[in-house]
Amino acid sequence: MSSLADVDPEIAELIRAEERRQADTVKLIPSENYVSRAVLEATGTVLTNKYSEGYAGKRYYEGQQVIDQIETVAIERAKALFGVNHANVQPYSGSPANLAIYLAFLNPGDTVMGMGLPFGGHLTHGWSVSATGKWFNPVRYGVRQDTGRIDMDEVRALALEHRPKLIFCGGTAIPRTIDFPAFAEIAREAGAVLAADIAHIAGLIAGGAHPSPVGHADVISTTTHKTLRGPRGAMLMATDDEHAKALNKAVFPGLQGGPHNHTTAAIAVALREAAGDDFKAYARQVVTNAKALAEELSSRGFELVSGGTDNHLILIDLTSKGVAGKPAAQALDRAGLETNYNTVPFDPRKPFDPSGLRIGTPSVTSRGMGESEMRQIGAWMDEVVTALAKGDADEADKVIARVHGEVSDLTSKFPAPGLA
Ligand code: DSN
Repeated sequence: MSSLADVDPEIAELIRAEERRQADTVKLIPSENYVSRAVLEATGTVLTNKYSEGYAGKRYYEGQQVIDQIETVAIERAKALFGVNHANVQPYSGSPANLAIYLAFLNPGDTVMGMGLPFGGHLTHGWSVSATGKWFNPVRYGVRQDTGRIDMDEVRALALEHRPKLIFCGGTAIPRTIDFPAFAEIAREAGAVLAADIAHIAGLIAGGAHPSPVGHADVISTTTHKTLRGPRGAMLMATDDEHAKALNKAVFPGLQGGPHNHTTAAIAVALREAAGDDFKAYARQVVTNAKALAEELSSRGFELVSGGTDNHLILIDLTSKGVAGKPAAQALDRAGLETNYNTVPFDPRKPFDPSGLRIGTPSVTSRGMGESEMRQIGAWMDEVVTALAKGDADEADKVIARVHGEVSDLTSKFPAPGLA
């Protein structure tokens, strides 16, 4: 940091402040994690200086002697880890990766079917404000109101009625296992390409803690920075040669220019880490921790969408607690517990002021926390939310200040990877 501190002390100090914030916070946002020092090191390298449009052995710039090797290593590691024949490690992030799937298999105006955003789908699965909802014809499925789970009968009926060219499964707020074989059967019946967006659960799949879409989905998209614990980036994977060719063409030259080579190297490092036995234990513990936290919250009267979790994520409907998601998330943040407010299925409130909170265990598990810490976190969440619901601001401030002190004691005992 010395040269950064010399050149730009303002930014250097802000980065240090963010390091301290991340170290001192119980990070419960389910799409975030702490990358290792090795991943951070690879990200901050001279690889950022190099342009490499094209693919290994077929680039549009000279000087690819090293970059070709780095990208090939990343691809081979992705193939081995997920058991696929093809991987593209160039998408800049999850949304561009998903856009590449559209470009590969659809024309503007074609029908795409995905989970509606308020039910846990992603913007790029055809939601109205996204280019994918404006330029394609979106059909949306949701969850059943009584179970909070995807209704596969509804998915089948919609698919057979609308005959989408592309079906997305996966999303951003799904606390339950995704039934890839059932989606694949429906996609086959409807004549659609099935895309599994595993951004949230890629690390669980790699670690054997969630079933894999390989052998079921035609194409797989994932970010690399959530449970997979790599740098911000994305990958597309396929088994079939023709699908892979179409995806490669869509990523470059269809959508992107030069790949971010420093990210590619860091993805390769993260994939190596994810292939180890430690990572398998990590993935299992993420799920064990999420179940422990869900149980604690349930026992304290929190209403959980679908009644609990199978993975890393818990979606809480705060309606019964008499507090909306946004003020709860803000109060929890002041107590050192970082969550995000989120729509819940059939939410009567607006997306910017919804009824729910979305939390998860990837980051706290990376710090080495276990079930007893999850129970403590559940208790703190209850104390803060209950104090807020009483409507006495001074009293709530006292509770928040006390909990924040206790949170600091806990975080000091569990150093965060990459920051320690
Ligand atoms: N922003 C991601 C998440 O938080 O789940 C999805 O793109």
